[in-house]
Amino acid sequence: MHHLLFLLSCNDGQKPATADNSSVISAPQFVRIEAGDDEETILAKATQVRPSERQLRWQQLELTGFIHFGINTFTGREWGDGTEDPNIFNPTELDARQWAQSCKDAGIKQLILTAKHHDGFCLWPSAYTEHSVKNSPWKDGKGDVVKELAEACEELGLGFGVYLSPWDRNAEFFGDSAKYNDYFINQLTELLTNYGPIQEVWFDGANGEGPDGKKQVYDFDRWYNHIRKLQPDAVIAVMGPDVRWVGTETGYGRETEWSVLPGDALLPATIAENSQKLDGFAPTNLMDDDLGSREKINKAKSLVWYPAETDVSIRPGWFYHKEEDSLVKSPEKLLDIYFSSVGRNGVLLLNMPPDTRGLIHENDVRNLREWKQLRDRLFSQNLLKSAEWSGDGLSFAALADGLDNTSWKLEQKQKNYTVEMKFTSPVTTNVFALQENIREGQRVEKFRVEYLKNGEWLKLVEGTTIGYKRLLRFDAVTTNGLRLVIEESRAIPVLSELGAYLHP
Ligand code: FUL
Repeated sequence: MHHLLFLLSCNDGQKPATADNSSVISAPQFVRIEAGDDEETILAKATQVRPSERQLRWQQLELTGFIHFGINTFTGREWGDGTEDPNIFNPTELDARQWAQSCKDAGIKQLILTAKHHDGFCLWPSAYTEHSVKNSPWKDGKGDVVKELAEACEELGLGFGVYLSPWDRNAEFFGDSAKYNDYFINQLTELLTNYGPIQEVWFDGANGEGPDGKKQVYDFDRWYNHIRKLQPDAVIAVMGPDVRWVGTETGYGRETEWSVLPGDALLPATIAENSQKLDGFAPTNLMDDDLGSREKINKAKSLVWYPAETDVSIRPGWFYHKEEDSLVKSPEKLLDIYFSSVGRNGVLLLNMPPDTRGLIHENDVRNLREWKQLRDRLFSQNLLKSAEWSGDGLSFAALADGLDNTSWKLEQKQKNYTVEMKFTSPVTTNVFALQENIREGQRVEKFRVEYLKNGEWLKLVEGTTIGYKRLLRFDAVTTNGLRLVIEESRAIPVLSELGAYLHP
């Protein structure tokens, strides 16, 4: 069995060391905890940790898409070994606009393409290797998949990102660390300068042996600084400082999901420990259910805004396999995943792998479309819009205006906080939605929702964290009143939205 190896040197377990620290992460994304800080101070500091501009934009996307396409599409494998002949790469009808349009129609806001997977085959004509589309028969070696998808995304108003595998099983100098790190910088430069704006750079943690068992030491610091310089708005995901892997490839995140974590979550050893191992392709599930509780942050040396991305494929594999055409996740399953990723303070990264024609298969397109129809039907009407509001604080109207940057105003710290919503004619609901205005950090630790029955408030549902978005399902009730009680919060809560819906 191989082991993962990471390099991201850190100053005594705190902020990732970089040539110029502030260019990778800085306040308010990061706060240091001093030796004498008591629990109250640490709690206050935790609510001062805020997303950077790039992280906020990314979180608001809610739905992003992965496009796994490459040499594996033509061998039927999940991981190629780098010896594949570029001649086998020959999509017959490649249409990146079809990928982008199908995803856009499903409400997906940004696409990440596997520009290079572990097999080292480049979907763009890189000047630094022969192992690329330029030596394939597709478009007589004149094609460029990265360019086609970047242009389609730009045209349709979608964000665009690249997956560039650090592990490269084709590069013969993989393992000759300095040389390979230069090669990697050159490839990053090509991708980050020739294709317009790049909003996400996605690195995974896999690192196998180079020829003769040589170990490659990745110069992540250098790569991060390079990305910040060339594409300052891009989030660097998973093996990176802006976006964290949720810890499973099932599409189901944690019920208690903190975006504020101890700084050591950024440490290479921690990420490595929670990363994919090389002894199998089975979807990994590393769902430690407590990453950011009071107990965890009290022991931390620093705190960082490090939100969760929940990646899952619409099919069993990441790449297209004909025999999986009947195994595309159903619209109902995708809706369940939506509730368990976006609805649990995560961003969903849903993979749709194009087939050997170079098209997203009809079955996938159909299920994506029906999934969108289900969501549209469910979320078309926020029943709270017709409510009469009362309770603690002011500006209740902000809570159902559909904007994530206007908030319910609470003036002072209280034991708990209550808002009541009364209806002149009864409403029937089975879904409740909550959002915090994360520009003010993440605060709520525990809440419950009640409903009015024969003049009495009864518990409907309860939850812990909210974060950017929390969605809760329950058996339908018909009622003249709903009430939210925030039972525990790290500071005065700042909620931006509430919603009650009926899932038919
Ligand atoms: C992993 C890779 O090994 C898989 O093949 C896939 O690309 C997944 C999204 O990331 O690390």
